[in-house]
Amino acid sequence: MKIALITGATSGIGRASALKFAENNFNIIITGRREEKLKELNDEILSNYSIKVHSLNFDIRNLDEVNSAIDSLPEDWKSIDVLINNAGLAVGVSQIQEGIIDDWERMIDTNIKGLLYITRKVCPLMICQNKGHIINIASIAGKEVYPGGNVYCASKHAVDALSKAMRIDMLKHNIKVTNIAPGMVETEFSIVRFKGDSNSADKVYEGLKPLSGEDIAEVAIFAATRPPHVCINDIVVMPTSQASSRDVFRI
Ligand code: NDP
Ligand code: 8X3
Repeated sequence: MKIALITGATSGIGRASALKFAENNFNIIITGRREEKLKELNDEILSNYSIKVHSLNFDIRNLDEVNSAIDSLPEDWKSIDVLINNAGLAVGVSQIQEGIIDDWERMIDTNIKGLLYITRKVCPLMICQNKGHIINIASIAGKEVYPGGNVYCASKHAVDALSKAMRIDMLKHNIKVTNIAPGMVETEFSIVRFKGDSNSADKVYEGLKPLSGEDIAEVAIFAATRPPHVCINDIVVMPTSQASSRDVFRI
């Protein structure tokens, strides 16, 4: 059975992806900081699917925690076939001149450095097998910019660039790299961005039907189940009511 490691599986796109990959007969490694959410997901998967689950509880911003978590995997869990780099967040919507440094650091440390730390650790395991697939959850914010998006957009532009660069570096190792760039997906994303203010978070999706985590999970499983000679390089997925970061049709 193939193994998929999904970062940020405690919520939203990562959680939906864990369920989708389990449904498609992958053994899965789920990661995140909230241990109780990992436990809930672990139990839900085991009661619905005949696959194995391994949970790793760590903060992706901490290099030592990332390295220890991957080192702690039993040998038969180390032959990872698919790495879904999903853990990430936006914090705040401040204009650049009013930006909160701690918000900037949380985004850069999670979305760029965290993604790099785990990729650096998992890539050599894939190289040993001369196969693998890295799926980076980027964003429409990695293709465009919008007011108040500054550092979040920069972090996702970095992910977009890293997807292209990784694809070149991984070429001779037979490792695919897929970049998935979603528009609005209703998850905990906006609650985190607005620091728990659920009224502001709800307004983001007012008058339109946003994507769900499941919609993105379906794209990820499609990319992961193409034949060995086919790589989906880059895919932008938007709600039908959203044409760009700033063009949204609301009823
Ligand atoms: P959620 O907030 O629902 O999920 C984010 C996940 O990331 C959680 O499981 C969280 O786990 C994990 N995470 C965050 N920080 C850390 C950390 N320091 N260490 C480990 N795990 C962490 O949001 P989404 O599902 O929407 O977001 C998933 C990805 O999709 C992100 O990269 C986001 O930028 C991207 N995206 C989201 C879009 C949207 O509109 N929702 C659109 C485009 C891209 P925990 O808190 O347990 O650590
Ligand atoms: C999340 C989508 O449009 O809020 O990456 O930046 S957006």
